[in-house]
Amino acid sequence: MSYKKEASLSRRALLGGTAKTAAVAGLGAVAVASAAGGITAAQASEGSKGFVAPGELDDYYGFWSSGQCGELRILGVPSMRELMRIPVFNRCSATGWGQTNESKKILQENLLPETKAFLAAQGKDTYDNGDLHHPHMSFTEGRYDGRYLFVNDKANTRVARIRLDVMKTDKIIEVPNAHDIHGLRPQKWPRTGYVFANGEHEAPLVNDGTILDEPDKYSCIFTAIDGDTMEVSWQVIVTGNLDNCDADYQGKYAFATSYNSEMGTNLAEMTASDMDHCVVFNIKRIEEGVKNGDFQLLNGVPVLDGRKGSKYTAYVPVPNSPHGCNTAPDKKHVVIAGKLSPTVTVIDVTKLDAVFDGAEPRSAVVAEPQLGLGPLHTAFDNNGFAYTTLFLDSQLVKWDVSKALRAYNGEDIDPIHSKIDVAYQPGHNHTSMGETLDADGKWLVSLNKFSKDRFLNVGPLKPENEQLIDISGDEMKIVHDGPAFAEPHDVIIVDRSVVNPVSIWDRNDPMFADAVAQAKLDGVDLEDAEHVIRDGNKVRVYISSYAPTFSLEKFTVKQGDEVTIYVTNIDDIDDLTHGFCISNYGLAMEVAPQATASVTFIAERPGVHWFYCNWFCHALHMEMRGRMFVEPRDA
Ligand code: RUQ
Ligand code: CUA
Repeated sequence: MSYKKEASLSRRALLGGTAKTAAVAGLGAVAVASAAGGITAAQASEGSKGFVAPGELDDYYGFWSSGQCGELRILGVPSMRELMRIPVFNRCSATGWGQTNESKKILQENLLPETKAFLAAQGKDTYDNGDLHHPHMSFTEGRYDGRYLFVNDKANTRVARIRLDVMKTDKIIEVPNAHDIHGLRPQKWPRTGYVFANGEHEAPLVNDGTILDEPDKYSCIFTAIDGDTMEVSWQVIVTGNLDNCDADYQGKYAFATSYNSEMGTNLAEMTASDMDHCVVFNIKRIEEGVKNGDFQLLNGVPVLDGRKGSKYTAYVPVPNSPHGCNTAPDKKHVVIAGKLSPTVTVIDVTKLDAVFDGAEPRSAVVAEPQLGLGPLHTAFDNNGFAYTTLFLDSQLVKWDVSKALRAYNGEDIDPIHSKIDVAYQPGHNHTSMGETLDADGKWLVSLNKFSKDRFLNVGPLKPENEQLIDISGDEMKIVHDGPAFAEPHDVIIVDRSVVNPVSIWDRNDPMFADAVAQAKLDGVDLEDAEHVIRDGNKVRVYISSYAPTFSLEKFTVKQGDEVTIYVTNIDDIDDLTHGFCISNYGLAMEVAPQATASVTFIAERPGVHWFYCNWFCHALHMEMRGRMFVEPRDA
């Protein structure tokens, strides 16, 4: 009898008691209200706006970056419950990300040759860290289309793509020629299309050591990546550095803020001039330039010269050290936050054609309201209001874009609607669907860099604090505080109807296509596998898992063998994930329903080693284990 049939009998006999029953009605809510420093905040309590009862689903997926942790997190909004973590640039002990062959391929395959050589000298095959700031979804005609999320790695100049059908990273590329990708935004129109990525730090274009302390020879690079193939389409050299970016709703322009137009290398130099700029990229002209060969080819990428005076770019002067760059859902306005200036600068995208035809760049500026100290990022609702974080004031300011335009035209009118204290020092904020044409004006999340006294003291390193704000009424109301580990840098809040992940892997999924191909060569049916195949000193072990058993109770290899274990989870039940861990071999991975995962190691430690399922799957989960025998080399 095959393993599959045997296992199916045992499962029927044993699984009965683990069926899920949902009986959570009537559970009371924990309501806590507290006040600190004049801020009234509360855990969303029963009956209040942000309350989601146990067993109820959230209205929105919140996709959270994690800064230095290098992963992506999914929270439900408005409950702010953390739903999932998706490893990207980090290592994950739970899922085996960075350890399985499937994840290692993604982490390694698109590193530049010189990076691979550098890492090899450290005894590594990829980077261990990342700094993930900006998650953004793919667009089709100005709306989220639920295909992908794109994220940046500021630490090691990479851009990654996450598949939203399975919620896993499927591509990571290192961006050549640029340094330290910071701002990242997908093209909104007609679709993504391009993913725009800002190289933040200026450096010699060919950074091989021939130029060192000669900052006037450094440059910054703006990159357009093809979101479908994850290959770099083109790059543009700019004057000044690049911070954040966004794209328009016309498909004509992309924008990037530059906080160091001086190209200084220390704080005094970087903040010396009163005006920096927003760089506008003319996508059509750049594409023509690529077609006409007006570029240098560097690392296989066409690099165009877009420095001041170029036909590919326009430099719109904006006050000192701008940071955030946010396109409004009115399809017309881009808001550049001042950071060191108490103002934001509003650019009208319909005035940019004229600028590219020779009009003075500031002629595209249509408002510059003074909002408060330290404006960093702006979000939008569907009623013409903008919400800007004020880092130094620890506030959010709600302001009326059309009033700001009128004030700029000389009318005596205050565009500020109201302000609310947040705790403390907000960086990014984001409204529900606010970076799309479907902005709905319901929720705003403020990502605050400091939590200080808001939570129990956990030592010198404190969590950050993200606050959920109800913006559906006239006044903003904080309804939830959520402490978070480093560093929820940015977030998008996506209506749940846009995101439709599967519950079970497709056996034909490209994620484990290499394993499927190898099994075919070895004549193994992965779904009914109990094979140990020796190929010189390489051994391939094929195991199927079916709660609560592995198809192999034991297998034998020799000390020094290169062993690859392929585990296929043949359960096809929602939420029935198995794990595979070999104790004292430093190996563990997750295998979700209908997935195959594999891991390769040198069996250098002789003896009896238990392998076991490390993801709780069944009443007899503890019994889901077997033995690996490693014969000593001289036996
Ligand atoms: S930037 S706190 Cu990395 Cu998003 Cu503004
Ligand atoms: Cu299988 Cu736990």
